Amino acid sequence: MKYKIPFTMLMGVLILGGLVFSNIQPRPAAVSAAELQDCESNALVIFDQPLADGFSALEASGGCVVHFLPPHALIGYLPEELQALPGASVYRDAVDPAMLAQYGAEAELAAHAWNSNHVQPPQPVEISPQAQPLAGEVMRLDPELLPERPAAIDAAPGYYDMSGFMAGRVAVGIVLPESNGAQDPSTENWDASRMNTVVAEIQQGLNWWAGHNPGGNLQFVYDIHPQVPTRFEPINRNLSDHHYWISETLAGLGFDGSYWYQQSYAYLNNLRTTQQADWAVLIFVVDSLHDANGMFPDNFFAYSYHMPPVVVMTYDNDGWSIGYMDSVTAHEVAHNFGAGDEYGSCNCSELFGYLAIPNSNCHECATVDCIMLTGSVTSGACEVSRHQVGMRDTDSDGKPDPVDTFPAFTVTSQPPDRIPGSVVSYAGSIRDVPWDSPTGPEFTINKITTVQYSLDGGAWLPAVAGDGVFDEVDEDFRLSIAGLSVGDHQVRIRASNRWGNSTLWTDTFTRIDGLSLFLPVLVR
Ligand SMILES: [Ca+2]
Ligand SMILES: [Ca+2]
Ligand SMILES: [Ca+2]
Ligand SMILES: [Ca+2]
Ligand SMILES: [Zn+2]
Repeated sequence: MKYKIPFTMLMGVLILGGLVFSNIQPRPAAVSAAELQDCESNALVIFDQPLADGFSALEASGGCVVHFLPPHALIGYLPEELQALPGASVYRDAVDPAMLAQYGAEAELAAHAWNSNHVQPPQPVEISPQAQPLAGEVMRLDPELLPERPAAIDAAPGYYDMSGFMAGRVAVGIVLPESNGAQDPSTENWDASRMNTVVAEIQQGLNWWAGHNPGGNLQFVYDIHPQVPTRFEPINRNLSDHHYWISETLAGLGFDGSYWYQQSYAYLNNLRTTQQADWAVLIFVVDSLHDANGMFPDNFFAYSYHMPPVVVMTYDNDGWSIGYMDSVTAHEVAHNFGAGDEYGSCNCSELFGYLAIPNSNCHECATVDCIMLTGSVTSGACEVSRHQVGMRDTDSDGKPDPVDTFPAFTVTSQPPDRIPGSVVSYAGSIRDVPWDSPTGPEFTINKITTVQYSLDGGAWLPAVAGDGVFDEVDEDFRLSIAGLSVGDHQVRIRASNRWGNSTLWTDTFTRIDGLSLFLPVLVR
């Protein structure tokens, strides 16, 4: 069983919070992650064999996965009484990463993250008073460079739709560039211990968001690239130069190209497909250990794009320090998924995110503390920011709006109302209908998972998928029913999606006696 808080209780907390705190200063923290926890990690699980789909590996045992570091390592929830799984080692306490070396670098990184985030969660670190706000750091490509979004061919997110809303499975690329001195003098050199810390901090920031999305089943799968060589020393380069080292490192990973953002899309799409994820984001962390202020020369230190969803952070993040990289990650990734800043030059009516939510917690009209208002996870995630990243549940059924969608039928072949034979066939397509986005574009990640039919109220039987498997948001189906008796019949077809919403389509017809076909003629 997952830890689930009934959503009615959750709404109670939100409503009560509003009533009690609305007129009190200072601003209250938003609902804490603990109150919203959906899949609270209590185990590191290392599988002996590489996993093709790590996420289902724990579900059969009543667990759930938040972090998957392919191919062996999972961090998630497993019922307390389970001390072992077939073909896997289950760790509930601290584990020596070196013991997992045979399972590869990712397993060791998972152990580091497990130890530092779940076994001995770090104490909150003081933010230096010099820390600059994480505001004014959302970058946009020159509109002329913005790729033209092709007209949707299906209802799934397209090539340029990498970070629509925070639900489902997010692939996270982490690239740590390493200057090799070939052009710029190398002033920074990563070491294993600090790279481990970076990965653990990023996971901690993402874990925090996972805890804020009951019903969204937010999960993360990682693609980690330490010390990717570059001729440049990124910390000594301005934002206007970042294309040099981004392009070079992505080319080094096999994604060649002339433009860093097109290479980013190529990398992200490959990652999303490979990991069977719904979304993908790319995080660069630039070493700044020896840099005096942890900032680039132009004083940027953490910034992000929504399109493509790319985050750049320095190791120190100005006065935030490495100990607060979880907060910086949580803030910047929220920008990736469409949230706006609530400090700096924000505007209370500007619309953000898939659901086009007004930025009504902008500092001029703010009512509660919030990650997007302070940059710190200790402020919690306010309703405005949660809604901006898609975590709104209008009908309080536990399924966030963007995944509370339904399949729709297009039946292209069906029997006439009166049939002479004993066999009928149906065929058509089923498409999950995206949740309305007031600003668009619209897409859905709610894949069709089953299509079944029932004759005359009998057992539900599986229909056949056009391509063999019901696993996409658009699917063709067909079915045939034989051995029909003479008389009236009803056929019901039921399509269900990944979040368990179903649509029923019903047909009635009559099988007539072969002789009765000619009866009207005889009577006449
Ligand atoms: Ca170096
Ligand atoms: Ca600097
Ligand atoms: Ca809902
Ligand atoms: Ca399919
Ligand atoms: Zn920001």
